[in-house]
Amino acid sequence: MYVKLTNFVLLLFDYLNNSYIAIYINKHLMKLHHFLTALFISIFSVSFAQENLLINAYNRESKSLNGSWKYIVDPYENGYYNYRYEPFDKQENPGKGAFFMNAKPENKSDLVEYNFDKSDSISVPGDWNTQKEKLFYYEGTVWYKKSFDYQITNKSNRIFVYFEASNYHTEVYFNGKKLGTHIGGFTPFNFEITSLVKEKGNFLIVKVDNKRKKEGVPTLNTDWWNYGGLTRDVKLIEASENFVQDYFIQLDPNNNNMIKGHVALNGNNIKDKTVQIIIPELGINKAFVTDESGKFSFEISSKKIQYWSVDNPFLYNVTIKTDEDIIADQIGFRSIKTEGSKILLNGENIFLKGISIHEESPIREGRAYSEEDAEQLLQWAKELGCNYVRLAHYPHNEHMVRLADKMGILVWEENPVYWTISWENEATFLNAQNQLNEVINRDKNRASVIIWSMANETPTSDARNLFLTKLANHARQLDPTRLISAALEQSNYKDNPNIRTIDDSFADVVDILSFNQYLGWYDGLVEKCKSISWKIDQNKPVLISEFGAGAKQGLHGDKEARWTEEYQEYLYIETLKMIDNIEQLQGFSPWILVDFRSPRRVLPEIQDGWNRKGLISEDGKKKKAFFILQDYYEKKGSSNN
Ligand code: GCB
Repeated sequence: MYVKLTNFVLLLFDYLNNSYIAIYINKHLMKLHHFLTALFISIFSVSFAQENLLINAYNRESKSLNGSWKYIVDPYENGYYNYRYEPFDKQENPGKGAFFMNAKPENKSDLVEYNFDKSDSISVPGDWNTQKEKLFYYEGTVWYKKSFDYQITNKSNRIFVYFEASNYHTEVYFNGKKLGTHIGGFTPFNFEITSLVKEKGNFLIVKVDNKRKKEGVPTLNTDWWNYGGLTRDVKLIEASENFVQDYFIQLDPNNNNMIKGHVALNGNNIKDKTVQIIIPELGINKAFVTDESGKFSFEISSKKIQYWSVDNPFLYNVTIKTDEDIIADQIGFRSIKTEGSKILLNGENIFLKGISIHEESPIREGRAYSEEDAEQLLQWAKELGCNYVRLAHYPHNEHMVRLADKMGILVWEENPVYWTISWENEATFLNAQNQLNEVINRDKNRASVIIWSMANETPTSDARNLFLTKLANHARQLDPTRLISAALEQSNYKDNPNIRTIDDSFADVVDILSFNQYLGWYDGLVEKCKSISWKIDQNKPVLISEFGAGAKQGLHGDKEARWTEEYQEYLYIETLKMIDNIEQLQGFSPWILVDFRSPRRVLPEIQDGWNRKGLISEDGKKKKAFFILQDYYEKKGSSNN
């Protein structure tokens, strides 16, 4: 409705543009437009409004809430709605039926029809699907409860509960009070609990609902397992009364002798505060003063910067210090740019030898969440010869980017805007934008992260182009230091099926032109690769974000037999030859490092619920194609000159 109204206003504006009276009316219409925009944003952002994310929760002092939690499976959301289907948390007196009250019968006649303490336990972090057989296919609500005592270190300190991720729709309650809602399954969020926390007997109750929704991000249809629950770490963070809420510290993209960024404090006494930025290895110790809103921007020049790179992933210790708070981070400084069809890391052309990765544990079953999971996945990528990984199709846990920073692996991070999103739905856009905000906020200080990807294989239309362009503009505004991309699709060039091209107007918006292609798997047999040529008109670096074929590890046969390791191997051989002829090619990330679970993949004895396009099986065995790619990467130098 709003879109129609503003369109009307803007049309009128256009029409009136030439007249004198128009200038007067225009001014007022523009005001009306700004007012309506502000009103609209404020109404719709309510459902996504988050408390500001605590930067660098990874390194802060914290008390872990990981471990055993009590849980109740609640498919009818009986603990959330009363029998008139009104949410308990909207009632003045929610009563004992509301699960977040954690009620217990007060006498022998009292009626309470649930009991967390007598219910089963589950581990956090961890998806529920692979922990409890009865929940393997479950999509719905599960309630979690953790009780704890808490001794505050300093009376004036503030306490936050921080969730690294919870899939998908989360309602959080603490000691019987609602803290808030979070939507999106792969990014962190936090709530302040200072005024509610007690020394003894606190209870944190979390309702997690992983039902897929058409208007969700992602939407109903994907090709991965919809793992539900508190899938990543949960912790309590104690901060000083006025603390460092946020900082962005990166190399100035226009001057590689300059470190640039901004800092924001949070608290009631944050204006005119002195904040030091200290980088001992560069001899930097500079003081800045905050403005009215507790913020400042800064530039610090240094001619001695050792640049972070794939061969030398050097991280500086950076400390941000106020008279109340001190926070340390390990930050690498590097530049990433494009020039014509080249990608330049610290001014030098680099070829991205990549692989795509889903966030599944190579050690246990289910969602990956631990440092050991990240180590195994990235170590395999290294063994393959990669200098780059595509973390598909949603933000992965923070261990991945922290480790990539240390190992010198470049990273593509992706927003879960996948396939057929509800492009016309404003709430869907705000949801996608919010998830993008959260991943950029979390990872904006990581040198390894060079690409923000907006979407994967989305069908072109005006509404989709507008949606993605708005997201790209938003990402650029938040972070001007990284490159924007999206995994697009290819098509025939002028109806000629032997020539392939990228015909997508979003290609004009991105910095890097990426696309998925499945010649030899969904598109003909492997032989077909020999007859295809590529005509890419955009003068941009090209990345092939996916290609691949399914193979069941240990299944052998001739190279034309589907599902054999030989078929997959042959596809890699022919695809590598074919794409080597693409002039602007600057790298690729084949699909995929490890076989992963997908409910779409039902073929008995071959798939059994797994997408088999991995170069490694789910139990860690390498397939033949692994070695083809390894050999290719070994022979390929670091650039494509
Ligand atoms: C794709 C998708 C990816 C799928 C893959 C496949 O194009 O981007 O999510 O898993 O193909 O295996 O079909």
